[in-house]
Amino acid sequence: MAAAIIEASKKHPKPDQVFSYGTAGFRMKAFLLDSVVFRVGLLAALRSQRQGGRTIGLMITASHNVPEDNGVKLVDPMGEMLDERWEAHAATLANASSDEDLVAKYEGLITELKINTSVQANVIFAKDTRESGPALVAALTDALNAVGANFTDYGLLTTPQLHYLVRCINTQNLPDTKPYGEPTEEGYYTKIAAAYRKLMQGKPRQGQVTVDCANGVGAPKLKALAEAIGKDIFDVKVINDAIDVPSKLNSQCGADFVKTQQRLPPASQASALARCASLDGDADRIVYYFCDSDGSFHLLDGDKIATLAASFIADLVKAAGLADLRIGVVQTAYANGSSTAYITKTLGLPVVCTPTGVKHLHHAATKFDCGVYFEANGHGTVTFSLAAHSAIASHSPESPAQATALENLRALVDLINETVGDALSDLLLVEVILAHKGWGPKEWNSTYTDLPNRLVRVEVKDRSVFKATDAERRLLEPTGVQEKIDSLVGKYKQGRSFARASGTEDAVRVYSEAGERAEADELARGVADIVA
Ligand code: 16G
Ligand code: ZN
Repeated sequence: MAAAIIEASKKHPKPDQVFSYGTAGFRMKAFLLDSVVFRVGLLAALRSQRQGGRTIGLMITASHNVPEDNGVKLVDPMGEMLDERWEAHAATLANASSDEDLVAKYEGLITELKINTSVQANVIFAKDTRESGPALVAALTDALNAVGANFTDYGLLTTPQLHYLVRCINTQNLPDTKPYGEPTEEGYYTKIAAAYRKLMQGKPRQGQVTVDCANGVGAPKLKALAEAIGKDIFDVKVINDAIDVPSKLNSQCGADFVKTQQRLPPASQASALARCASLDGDADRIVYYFCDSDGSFHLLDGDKIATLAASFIADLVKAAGLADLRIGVVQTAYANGSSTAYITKTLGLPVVCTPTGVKHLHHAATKFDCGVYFEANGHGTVTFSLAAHSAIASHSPESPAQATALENLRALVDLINETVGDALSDLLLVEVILAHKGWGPKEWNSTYTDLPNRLVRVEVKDRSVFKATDAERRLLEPTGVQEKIDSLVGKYKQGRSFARASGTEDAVRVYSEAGERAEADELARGVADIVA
């Protein structure tokens, strides 16, 4: 084994660079990633062996980043993100200084983690549409072959589709767990399409939804999903679907563009009050928006999706006679203060705030029976506890109304990809809820009004000196900085602001909100000056 790894590793030399497994795996300029992907492949096999041969997923994507970037991340057996304790092991292998050192570190992990290497490792993987994808896949298969892992290449997939497949594979043939679904791309469409058709039965047509796919992998996959559902009940217009022009990926389009620029992607020609949505490059984020009759742009971001989903699910659960299920919403410090107030005061549901990064939100959501989580940037889903799954599956309705609600709730569970935020599944979730409520985007938007807010990126010499606490809402270090922020915030009506080190870029981000637009801007500038 050692000789095989050394031989294969020679083809994938490590550049002079320090690598770290960030918020969403390794992500950087693609030309730096060859050795990293090779080594993450070794770790994926070890992870599978440590898990008794359960299948581990590996996704090659850099999400909403520029086309020149790429990245790699691992998916754990139930479709969740890699166990945080293993992120350090990924960095250990990625930073091994030579082929020999790599083998030494690899063997070190086997000893430290008590891994039985006679267990057959199983790994599945997929990639997004980036030009650098195929060469990175070659590095990966070199690693998997070197250690004798079984693997399946699923080709092009969205990130959430890969998460779905991992969970499907690992829940097949389990004595006391229902399989999550058919472990094929086709099975993904079939499951979601059937749930959507069920939920839309008898509902009035809502008109066309225009979806900007960021010129990424979401485009062909959304078309396949639409095909599976059928035009009669899903009228979607796909724009920005040029996946054969790699330079167009995420350029002037996509969820990140719309959220940060707060305007339409230029290719959009949607008419007033028409529903529009944008996905990101690997289709795990979605934001909605529309233009009013006066041409003004309105963003319906992750907070608006979370509140819509939470209110619908809370009503449905009650109507189904399952009021005992605990429903909660998980947000980050970036959630608009108005959304948090709406959830707690109007919907009467608990809100938990976690640090940025899907893994934190997801983990907190699983503490509820039905946990709705969304980052303001549009990444999110709903998780259901084992107790919720079994209550929903086994409850006997006491009236025809309860029976209908229960059937809808069962279909909703199938519609949602609870492994991770999934833009395609979230799109259908929003479409279903709007149809059930009889709402257009304007009615949805009017549920509450966002406080004016501002996000500023501040270049600093060393972002690692910024140590946050309280779900990143307060700074512990550098000393004295938080006191200055507090005293500034105190001067603004409905003022709130925080500064945190980015987990993905060399910068500090400052967020502010206040009662008035000008005040939110001024507060952001003031806090930026304090941290700069
Ligand atoms: C990553 C995270 C995203 C988070 C963003 C924050 C995942 C899959 N992705 O893209 O959830 O919002 O980082 O970036 O966890 P920042 O730390 O640079 O603000
Ligand atoms: Zn993404």
